[in-house]
Amino acid sequence: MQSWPAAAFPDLAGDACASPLRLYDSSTQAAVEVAVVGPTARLYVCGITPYDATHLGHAATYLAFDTLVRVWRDRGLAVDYVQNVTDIDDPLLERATRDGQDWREVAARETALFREDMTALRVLPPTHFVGAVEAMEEITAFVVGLLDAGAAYRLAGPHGDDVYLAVGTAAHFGQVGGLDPRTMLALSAERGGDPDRPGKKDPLDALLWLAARPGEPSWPSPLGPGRPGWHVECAAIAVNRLGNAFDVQGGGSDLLFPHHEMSAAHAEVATGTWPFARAYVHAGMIGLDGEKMSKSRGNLVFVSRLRAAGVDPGALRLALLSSHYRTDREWTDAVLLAGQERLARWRAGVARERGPSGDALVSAVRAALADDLDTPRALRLVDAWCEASGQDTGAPAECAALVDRLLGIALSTDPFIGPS
Ligand code: 5CA
Ligand code: ZN
Repeated sequence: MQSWPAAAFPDLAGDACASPLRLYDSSTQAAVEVAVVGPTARLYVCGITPYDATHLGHAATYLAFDTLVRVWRDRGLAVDYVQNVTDIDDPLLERATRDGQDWREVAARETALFREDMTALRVLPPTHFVGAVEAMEEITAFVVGLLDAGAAYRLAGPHGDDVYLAVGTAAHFGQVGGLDPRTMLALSAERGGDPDRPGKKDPLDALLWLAARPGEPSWPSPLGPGRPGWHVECAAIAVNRLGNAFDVQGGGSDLLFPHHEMSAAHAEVATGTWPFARAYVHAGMIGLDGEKMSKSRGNLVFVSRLRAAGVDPGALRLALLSSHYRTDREWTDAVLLAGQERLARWRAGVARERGPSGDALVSAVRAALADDLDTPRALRLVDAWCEASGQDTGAPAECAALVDRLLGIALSTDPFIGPS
């Protein structure tokens, strides 16, 4: 799929960050040092299901991983970044039926809106932006490989044979989420699994291929016409582009189980290697009025609506980055207002002729972000720099470049250099 245009990534003087990059890894439940081997970091982030894009929960999650991409690039690394689009799945079909629209139109329209929102928010684009539909052949080949390896089985259904992964064939199954079987069963039932389906060898076995249902889209395959399950989509797309043991698998915390557990299990069986990813990093949930913001609940605030209402995307970024990416947090008008006020203060700060040391600010912000992407601390450091006075005439430009490069916000009000 076509990705979106990249915002500028300005140069910044000074030494590279001396602190190792540490991220909280859900599988070990600890902050771990993420030491990239070689010149390229490899990242997979679970993308949208395009039927109601882009709400602030999506935006917060992609901003968290954008911060990671920026930190890696700041360290001189290239980033091989893969993001999928689940452009065929039950909820998308249900929405299209409800609205009397073609599911392809819904997916194309919402994906286009997502691209516009990501561009406006200056989120750096993935290297590979891959739709499930365009990856259909590789996903089917992946399922066939699992069947051939004896890790999957057919289960007769009303419309033909469906195919399931036998999770017991994955030696490390359960190690991504570290959850007990009862919790796994409960979450599986809640999040799209079918633990109660009769005939499954293990209630947690994951659907790999769904035989074509009447009136639903399907694709030809050696397994018969049908469409893939959700977890295998991300396993195939990731493994085929990043290989195994890539650096970070990311997404919101709602994906830890079953999605990331299952994708890792699929990949383990398909490649015969472990781990799938070296760290599993999860962003907290954005809520509204005490509930998780979600398409199914319908309590959504859309990036596009805020943009249309004249909200500066830089203020939106500051609002979402003002709390730590791992915390579940509420979206309120006050959070947005604080982001808008902060943006104004920062713009005034870099419009000064001089300020406190720019180099000190750069190294402090780099150290904050190296510490599990501590953006609240980074924001407070820039606040403090804007509030204090000093004699460094190069500092305002240095601060603006820092904020642009690492936090993705264009502060300059010079019409020739931004904000875009
Ligand atoms: N297509 C799948 C992933 S393969 C999916 O979960 N799509 S989604 O549209 O539901 O979510 C897209 C991304 O936004 C996922 O990483 C998800 O974890 C994250 N997300 C969804 N809701 C929220 C929320 N309220 N707060 C933070 N992140 C969220
Ligand atoms: Zn995914």
